[in-house]
Amino acid sequence: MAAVARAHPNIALVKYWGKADDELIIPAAGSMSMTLDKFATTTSVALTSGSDTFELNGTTADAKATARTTAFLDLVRDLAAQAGLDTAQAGAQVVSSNEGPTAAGMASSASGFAALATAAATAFGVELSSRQLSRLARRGSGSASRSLIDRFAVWHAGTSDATSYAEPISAPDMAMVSVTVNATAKKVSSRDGMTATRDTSPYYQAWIDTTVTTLNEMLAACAAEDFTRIGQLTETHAHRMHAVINASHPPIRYLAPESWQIFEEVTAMRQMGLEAYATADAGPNVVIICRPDDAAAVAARVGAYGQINTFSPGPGAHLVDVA
Ligand code: 2P0
Repeated sequence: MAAVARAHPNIALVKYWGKADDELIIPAAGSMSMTLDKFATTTSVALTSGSDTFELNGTTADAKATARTTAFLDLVRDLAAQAGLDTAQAGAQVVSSNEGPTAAGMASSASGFAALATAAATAFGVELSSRQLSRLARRGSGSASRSLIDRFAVWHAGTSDATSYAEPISAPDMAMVSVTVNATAKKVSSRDGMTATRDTSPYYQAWIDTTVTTLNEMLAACAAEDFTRIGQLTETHAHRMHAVINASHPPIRYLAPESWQIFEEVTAMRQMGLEAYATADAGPNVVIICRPDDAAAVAARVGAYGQINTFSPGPGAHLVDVA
């Protein structure tokens, strides 16, 4: 059996940064995101009688990425065994390609594991609800739980495997304008940076406590369709995340001087009446949220800082072919 799935990255407005359980990937606080409509990952999974293989962007993946893929496929084989399926013994040939920059803060692990979970569940014949698929994707990479979801997602932190999953929420239509100031891989992975922050940053508990509060405020702002409030919460929360990360020992810096210049530029846009708010993940690239009609004006203001992409809310992970 074989299946092909497609998934898009997501950008969090309320960020996930810190785990309560490293093995099960249970976050210390919930988060909220928009799934993008570009930079998809397409992944095919074909069952074989041999061991697992993993090709990424046209070349055989390195040992670390292959081991992470096999560990994930082991979870799918466990589900197949629980369902009494003989695919529980199968190997898989996984072929994946990213349309966006890999490991440069555009969440390629989120689209990657969301596509892999969707394709692998089908190829192994495991029938899962959307909640179960979100839980499965979470085990590959936490933020992948959110890329299962159309448009806007909340990831409930939960306290166990069964209670930690993402689901859709409604939010006002908005655009994201990303500024890629550097498309090379970051020096400290999100996974390592998160652990270092939890273990060494004295502000970690305050970060988790305020994230819980911010998520509740964000959900209320989304329900009220209050774009201004959503933007204000997003920008403040992004600064808090980088502050708690910066306070790790040894210090970790994901933002570059150009990133700070873009934050300044976004403040200047607001002062002239162009309502935009900025956020940034574990890398130097900045993502600006605005109303859809303002996206072209926002993009024009930051074009000098790097490669610009404009996104709308996009689809959740979905199958594109089954054989
Ligand atoms: C987020 N990030 O909420 C935050 C903001 C990066 C900065 O989720 O260890 O790759 O695989 O669960 O999902 C990146 O973390 O980490 C991330 P793992 P993941 O989008």
